[in-house]
Amino acid sequence: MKLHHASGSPNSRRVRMLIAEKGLDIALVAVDLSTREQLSDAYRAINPRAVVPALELDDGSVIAEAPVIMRYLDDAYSDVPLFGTTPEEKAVTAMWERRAELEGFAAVMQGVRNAAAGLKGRAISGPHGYEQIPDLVERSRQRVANFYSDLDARLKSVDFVAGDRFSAADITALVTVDFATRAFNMPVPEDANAVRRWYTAVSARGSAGA
Ligand SMILES: N[C@@H](CCC(=O)N[C@@H](CS)C(=O)NCC(=O)O)C(=O)O
Repeated sequence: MKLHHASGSPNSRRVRMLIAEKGLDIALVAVDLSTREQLSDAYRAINPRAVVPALELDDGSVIAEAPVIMRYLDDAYSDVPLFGTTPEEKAVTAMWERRAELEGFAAVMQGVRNAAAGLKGRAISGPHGYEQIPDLVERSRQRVANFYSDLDARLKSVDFVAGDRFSAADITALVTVDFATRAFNMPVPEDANAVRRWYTAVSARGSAGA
């Protein structure tokens, strides 16, 4: 099994963090986004969507889409469950992971991709080029601000995003915060005390370096 990934790609980091949390030994194959290797014929033969990450199984089949790869690895290697164990836990964890993705991660991604000079004509990743819409950047900022305040409200009553233990929802939320800080100049607000407490704790985990 091998994971096609890019070191600076936040979607790849979500999967790398889950791999690290579970202690799995999966080969990493780097795809160079700076030279647009993801658009090469060789890489499109692996993932026709021309994005990373993509997990290539030993039989040659390929699983793409970061949250789906995460779910697959969690099901296939269930010793350290990161999506819960009971049907209720699985549903609640999947709900919070999806909310972190839709309300946080996707908002940062939209802002970055519609603002970055190097992504002109590439406002949406994948095989089709899309022009940037600069007006979306300000709305993305509003969405990220709301993500922080909603996350702060949530973390006032629980230790981790999906409840009382670390899960895949924390991975997506942590990657979102680091992405917003690094690429969108939107770090955790000073007054978001619950997010700050959570962020310090989850950033100290070994997997955060993945
Ligand atoms: N929906 C995909 C999105 C993957 C994606 O957009 N990956 C980015 C890196 S984080 C990428 O490959 N970008 C290449 C490009 O912009 O052409 C997923 O969940 O994996």
